[in-house]
Amino acid sequence: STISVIGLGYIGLPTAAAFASRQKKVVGVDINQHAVDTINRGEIHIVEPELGEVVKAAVAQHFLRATTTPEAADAYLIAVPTPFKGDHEPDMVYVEAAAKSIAPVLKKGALVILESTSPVGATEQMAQWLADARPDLTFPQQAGEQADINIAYCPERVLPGQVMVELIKNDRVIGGMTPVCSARASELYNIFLEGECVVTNARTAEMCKLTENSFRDVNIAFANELSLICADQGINVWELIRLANRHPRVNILQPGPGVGGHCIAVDPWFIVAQNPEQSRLIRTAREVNDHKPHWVINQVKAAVADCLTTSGKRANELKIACFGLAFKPNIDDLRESPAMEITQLIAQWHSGETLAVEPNIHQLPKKLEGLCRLATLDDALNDADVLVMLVDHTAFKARSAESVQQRYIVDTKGVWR
Ligand code: SAJ
Repeated sequence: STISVIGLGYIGLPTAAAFASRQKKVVGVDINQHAVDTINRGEIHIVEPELGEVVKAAVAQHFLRATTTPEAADAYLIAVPTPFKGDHEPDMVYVEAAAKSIAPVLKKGALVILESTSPVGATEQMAQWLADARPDLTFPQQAGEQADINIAYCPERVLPGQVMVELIKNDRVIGGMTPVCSARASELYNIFLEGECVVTNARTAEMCKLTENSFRDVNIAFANELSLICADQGINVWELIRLANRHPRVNILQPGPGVGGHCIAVDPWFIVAQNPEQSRLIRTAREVNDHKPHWVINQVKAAVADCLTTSGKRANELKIACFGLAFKPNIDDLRESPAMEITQLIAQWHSGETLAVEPNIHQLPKKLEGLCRLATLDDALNDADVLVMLVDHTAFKARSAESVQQRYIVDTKGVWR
């Protein structure tokens, strides 16, 4: 039997590789020719620990192959992006294109699984696109258990940086359009899954994915709100959270420069878009987290003003160092990163030099070229007047607060303050 994975990005490629490593024939499909060529050479076009070796072996043993045109398969997994359009509305164009691209090659008995994070109702919508394209086949929305094609929603929930472990170990929510669809999807994932398949319907599974990331966003917003209140009250928020978390039923997350990445800052809006009246807390949490970078920048401006007064230097003689650009610790992923946003806005505002310290990269991203200088940790600690801690990379935490001489520190992660 053949498995076809549509979309060979951060989720699709690891999933394709996981099936192929269990000796299943996998055909990966992507519209990006560069990705397809890279994979067919046994290489990868994204950064994820352990993925490279698995893809290399799978391609060498002819279990994994990539192409730009969909082919007939027994099971399809769709793992394409679902970005925003307009005012935080989910954009289903890639799912629609993926569904329409497999429709012509779909054969009786096939299973189609949607993995992309999607608004509630997306699986039914996808089933309708398929049904419209293939009037010769029956689908679960008309034929129920007797349908020619089975359809399920099975969201991914892997943590970037730990994908190859979490893909296999995490439990998986299986939302079939019918019980038969769920049973077939469970059977498919059980090829590599060590976690459990937990069965529900498609709408609940769609909402479950959005709920998981909204839960985290709301909890981070709580921590970020506390950090603003504590700054105003002269209280160390990290000590406060450590103390409060000694209560057996309190477990507060960590404040930071804002919320980054491609999921937590996006998915809650899918809920808000569908139920704006009811999603007051979820929307407010998004706003609290999105506001945090601007609050940090104002803290930096205040620190710079103090430093100018006490040092007698002119603004253009003053050096600001920003520590960390990634969207979370110990990764090199700079996309959708509040640390990047803050560094860029500071560098644009500041008339003197801005140093960026990011031990996980060797070259500044385009956005910061000409605005900042990529500096080492030592250089920045020796040269800068004002320090801005943005990401709690292990390399930064290894420096004790005592070894840091500067008086003006804006520390969004509680590393040196
Ligand atoms: N963050 C904080 N404080 C914290 C924890 C995180 O400010 O206490 C920030 C991080 O610095 C980062 C952002 O939140 O900027 C998101 O990081 P993350 O590690 O919480 O999550 P992601 O975006 O890498 O992955 C999430 C995961 N979801 C949950 O933990 C509920 C992952 O399991 C999902 O599969 C992934 O989103 C996804 O693809 O949806």
